[in-house]
Amino acid sequence: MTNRLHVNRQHLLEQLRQMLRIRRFEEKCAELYAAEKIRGFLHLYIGEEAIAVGVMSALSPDDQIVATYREHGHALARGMEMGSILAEMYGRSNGCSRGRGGSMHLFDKQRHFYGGNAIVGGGLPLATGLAMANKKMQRDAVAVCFFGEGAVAEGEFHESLNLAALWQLPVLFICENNRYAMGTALNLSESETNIARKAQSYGINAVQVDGMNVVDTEAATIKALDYIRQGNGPYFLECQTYRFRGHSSFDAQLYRDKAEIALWEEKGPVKRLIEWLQKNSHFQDQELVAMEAEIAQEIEMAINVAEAGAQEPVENLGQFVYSDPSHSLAPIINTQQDAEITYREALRYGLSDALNSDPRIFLMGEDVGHYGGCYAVSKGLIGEFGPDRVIDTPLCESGFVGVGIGAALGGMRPIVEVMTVNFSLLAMDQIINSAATLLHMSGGQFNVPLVIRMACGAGKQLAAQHSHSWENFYAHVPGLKVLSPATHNDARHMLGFALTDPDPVLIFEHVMLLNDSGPVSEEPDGPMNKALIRREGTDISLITYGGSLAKVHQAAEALSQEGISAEVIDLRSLRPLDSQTIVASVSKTHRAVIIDEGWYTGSLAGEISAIIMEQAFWHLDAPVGRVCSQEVPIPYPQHLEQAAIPQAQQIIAAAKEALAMPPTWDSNTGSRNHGQ
Ligand SMILES: Cc1ncc(C[n+]2csc(CCOP(=O)(O)OP(=O)(O)O)c2C)c(N)n1
Ligand SMILES: [Mg+2]
Repeated sequence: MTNRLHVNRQHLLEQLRQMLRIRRFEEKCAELYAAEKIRGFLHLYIGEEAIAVGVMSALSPDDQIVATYREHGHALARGMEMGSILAEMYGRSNGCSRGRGGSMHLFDKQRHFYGGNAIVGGGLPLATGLAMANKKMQRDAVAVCFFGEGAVAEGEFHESLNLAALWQLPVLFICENNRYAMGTALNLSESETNIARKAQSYGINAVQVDGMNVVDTEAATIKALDYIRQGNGPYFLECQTYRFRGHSSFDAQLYRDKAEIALWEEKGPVKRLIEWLQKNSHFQDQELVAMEAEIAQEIEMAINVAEAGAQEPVENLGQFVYSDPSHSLAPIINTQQDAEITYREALRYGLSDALNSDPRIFLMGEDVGHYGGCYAVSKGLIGEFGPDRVIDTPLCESGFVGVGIGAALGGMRPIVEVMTVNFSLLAMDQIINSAATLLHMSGGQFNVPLVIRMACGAGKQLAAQHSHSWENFYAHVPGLKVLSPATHNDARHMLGFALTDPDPVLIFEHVMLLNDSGPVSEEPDGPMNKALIRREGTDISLITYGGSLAKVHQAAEALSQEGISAEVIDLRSLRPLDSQTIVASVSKTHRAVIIDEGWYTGSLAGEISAIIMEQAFWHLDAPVGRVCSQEVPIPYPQHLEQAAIPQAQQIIAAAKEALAMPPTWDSNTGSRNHGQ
């Protein structure tokens, strides 16, 4: 059934009231900002109200909204409480994001309001992913994404439009073209200033709309939603508008003159609708006065709510970084039996168990389907599970990782494969700015149950853009968890663990392990957030993870031939780090060497060394040693590549160096003599 816009007096008065609420609220926000009640950036929407109001009034309660940092208007028009919005801008506990986000990060789960995104263009893949979840779960909901025309220059814009059109996803893109991105006019940033035309080039139905006219905007939205709900795929509205205030509270507006602003104010959406109502609908002054009074009262009450809001106790600082463990997801049905298989097969069996366990789980990435995976890990899975569950993506790391995040937000359980860690840098924005932050910014409302797998490591002569070990980049980030399976059994079971986690988990699979055969068993080796002692010893702790474990075992074996008993720790989880196991081992052996295929500078080895220094300093009999990769991009020739990364000989030498340090224990008294 096609919906129609019913333009009656009552509806228009309601549209006016909604626009005035936004206008007056933001005017007050500007005052409150000057009074330092609101801090940080404040981006006002004044002048653009017709878009939020026109679009929101056409949506159903189940539709999802992804907005930008200029989103007070969207939040208000979506029905979020003015008090909870203002309290958020005050940074109070009763704010809509528990005070964690502020003006740029308003969230409301109940109203399917997915933020408040301050990365220009960053919301487009999220909305596309929400739409993917809607389609997969056969929901009627449409994901609606607001963004400025500045976002059009970002890669995420193009990646998202392409994916949405390619997969015919129910997403409505709303470009709020206010002609400026901060101080840069559209014609200074785009070779083609007709943005709708850009969308059309992706095969998307796209139109330009007078975004200063609330009726036009609503009518265009209704038409777009009908089109999308009929299963025709995405739709794009370019709403022409203008912001009357500066970009943010810090904008001196040197890039435009007052006459231009005055010209646009003349055709402002509020003014225009009032004039139309006065001319055509007997709109009386006293009706406006009453409306204004009612809004003033609502604002007054919102201020009271914000002022009365409690400051979040500092003890709660660490909240909403990770979900409560009680929110763990349903486990994967494990069909593994004891066997001897390759690491690659172990990974594949992990994937097929996952896909068999839950229809919400799907695998997505470049060449995971027809090609069978760049490293042949997912070979055959597309035949078994079909192209809807094993999804080949175009080359757009930021786009498909962001879509994975959006799909996870929408209730799916995606496994996203990034071919190698080097390419993950193109998706780092989505991983770090979205996946890792959404739970926190939303005050605990939106968790991201996403697993990202990627290949890492050197040894295949793939040179400086395919061979690195950057687990440490991701292990640096609160909100993420990072796993590194070094054994076959971990390769087999880690994915299942990761999929029970309600938060984003990254799994690093070292390419040199793929062809090796080894034992897997029905049971995992232990909980995934715990390090394991893979070899017991008493003289020194060798601490490592991933692709270096085999070399460390080799070194430990050689050392044992010389009567040195080395304990080998496999970290397995790089975030969180199991400092307890590390410290307990070092407290026993009094010496440690960390082996890490990352570069020395800023490495995980440096982090672990600091943990030992902080927590086991008085147990140490020698400085902590490190064997890391040399500080060069990984070179191509085999002998140079091997010279660049940790080898057993270096591990043996570092262990011997640590053991050569004179013990500081006085063996007569059994106490430490501190060298006196
Ligand atoms: C990826 C990224 N680059 C730069 C910025 C800084 N920045 C914030 S808003 C903005 C302008 C965006 O303009 P537009 O998309 O047109 O939205 P508008 O502010 O006009 O609503 C810029 C450059 C950012 N937040 N994110
Ligand atoms: Mg703009």
